[in-house]
Amino acid sequence: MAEEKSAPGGDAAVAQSAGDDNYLTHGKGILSWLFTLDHKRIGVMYLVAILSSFFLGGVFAMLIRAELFTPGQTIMTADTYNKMFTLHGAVMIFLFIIPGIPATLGNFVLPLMLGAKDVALPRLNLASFWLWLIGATFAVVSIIVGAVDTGWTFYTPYSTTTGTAVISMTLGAFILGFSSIFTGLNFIVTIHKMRPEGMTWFKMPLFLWGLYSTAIIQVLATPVLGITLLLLVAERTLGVGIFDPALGGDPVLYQHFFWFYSHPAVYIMIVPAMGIMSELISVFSGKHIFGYRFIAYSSIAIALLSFLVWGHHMFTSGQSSLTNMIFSALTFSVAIPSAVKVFNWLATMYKGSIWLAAPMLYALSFLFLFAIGGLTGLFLGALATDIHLHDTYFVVAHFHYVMFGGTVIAFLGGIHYWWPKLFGRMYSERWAQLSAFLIFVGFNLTFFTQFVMGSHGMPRRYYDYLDEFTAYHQASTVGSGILAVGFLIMAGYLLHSLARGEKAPANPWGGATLEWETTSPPPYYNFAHEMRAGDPYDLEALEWDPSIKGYVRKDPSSVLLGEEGTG
Ligand code: HEM
Ligand SMILES: [Cu+2]
Repeated sequence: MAEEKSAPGGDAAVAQSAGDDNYLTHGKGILSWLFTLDHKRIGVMYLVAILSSFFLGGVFAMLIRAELFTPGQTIMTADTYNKMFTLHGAVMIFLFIIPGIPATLGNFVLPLMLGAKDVALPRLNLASFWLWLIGATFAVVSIIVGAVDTGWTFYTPYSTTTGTAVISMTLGAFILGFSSIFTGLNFIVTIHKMRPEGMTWFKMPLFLWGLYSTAIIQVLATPVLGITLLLLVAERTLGVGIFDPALGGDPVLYQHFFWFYSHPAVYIMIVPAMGIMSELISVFSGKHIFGYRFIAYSSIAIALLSFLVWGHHMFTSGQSSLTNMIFSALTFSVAIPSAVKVFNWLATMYKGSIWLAAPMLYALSFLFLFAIGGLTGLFLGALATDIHLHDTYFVVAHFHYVMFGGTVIAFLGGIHYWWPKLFGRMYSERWAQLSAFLIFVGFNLTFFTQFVMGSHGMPRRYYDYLDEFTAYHQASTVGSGILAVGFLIMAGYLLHSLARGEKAPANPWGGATLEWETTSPPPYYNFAHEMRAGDPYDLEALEWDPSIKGYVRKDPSSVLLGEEGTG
């Protein structure tokens, strides 16, 4: 092991003396990135790739909103509109939000939180990234050769008969599925095998519980999507009758298969976001997390329950009323572990000294928006109201509150929290607050109006509408413009920070998890010393050091293996 018996502050000195060698400077040229086995570089490459996908999906969203600014044709034909919402949905789901948090922040932070050098299977990690690139290429090729107009759900029999590029798009989703499975597998192995001394299961940071629960879903559910999409391709190319009634198949079977994956997939999106929330709420309230075990168990509970509720997408597809009632009841049960988390976060904040820095602004936004998203889900899970709301804008508003108001907002919180660790630079707090504010306001204007139109009967996936909906649609489109400005400002100050930002200390926020014990950015080998873990939420163990504008451990030896800690 390293000769230097360095305390965390000492790590910084070591890195400085080694000519500022960190993971970003260790190895030059594009190939040293594309073929790296370093989890941190893979995380950064994923971040670039996934944020680019978010941008592409966002462009489609803006085009959808522009078309809906007036009734009738505004900027595109009805057929083009069908392609726009399909591409928006498919890009946002398969390229952006499913890999999202685990592939970017998960890859970067997981080994650091374990005090480890890397994930357990670095080559598989790189393979996941390459599979993502290949899957994304298939998706982009399908966009270029004529797009897809089925909706991101690829429902049969339309998807086996339409003339658009369904095969290349579904093959893209199939390949992306393997990328997701491999990431999940890697995280499961890493968490089982590489926890440091002192980190029992219930001393593990809650972000890791989130990633672990997510990984279980990724590994168990994704193969079902893969097989389903292959069956779809088989029916389309070979005419085997599986889903198309004209060939003796059953289209409702497709819906069962699809939602058996895609409902759990919703939790692939939200559970890691909840993990980020637990870190942010504790650190920025300056308090130990409340109800640690309940939060940890509820992640696992959500992961398991998520497999039992898929039928709530099919209440109007002709299921028996007994089946509907069972799925409705099971759907309500998922509310319990979700609410357990929310109450524990609130209890953590209670009487805390709340620091309203950018990451915490996102955490508070999440609480508000996710609550609306979750509670409106209950109206959709109740049989009587779902008949009325099914396939209206109420559904569109609901899932945007969950996926955007929940996952994306927590993702942004996580990016702002770990940004100094990722790149060793601070961003402008003032601009960050402005952008968080614009995103919050723009988001609500865009999507709250959709609850209202939906409950008044505005159907989803229509490019035209009755005059009575004009005001709502126009407010929604204006909201999406505010959102776009918020994101452009964010891109501006984050890029600016890379070039000109103040140098970040090792621990700018006072987090007690191990990633804050190494320098920002971390050296190639992560830690100069073998680490030992304590309570990840013992914030009392740290104190502010004005000379470095960051936090330091009162007793640095308490996290170093082989040194007698006193703390
Ligand atoms: C995280 C970001 C987002 C995700 C994951 C997401 C996801 C989706 C999905 C899955 C659909 C359904 C597509 C379909 O019905 O086949 C959809 C539709 C839609 N999204 Fe988003 N979206 C996101 C952001 C946005 C933003 C920023 C806007 C507006 C600026 C937006 C506006 C819309 C609209 C207008 C529809 C069409 C609804 C319809 O006609 O059925 N989305 N989105
Ligand atoms: Cu569902």
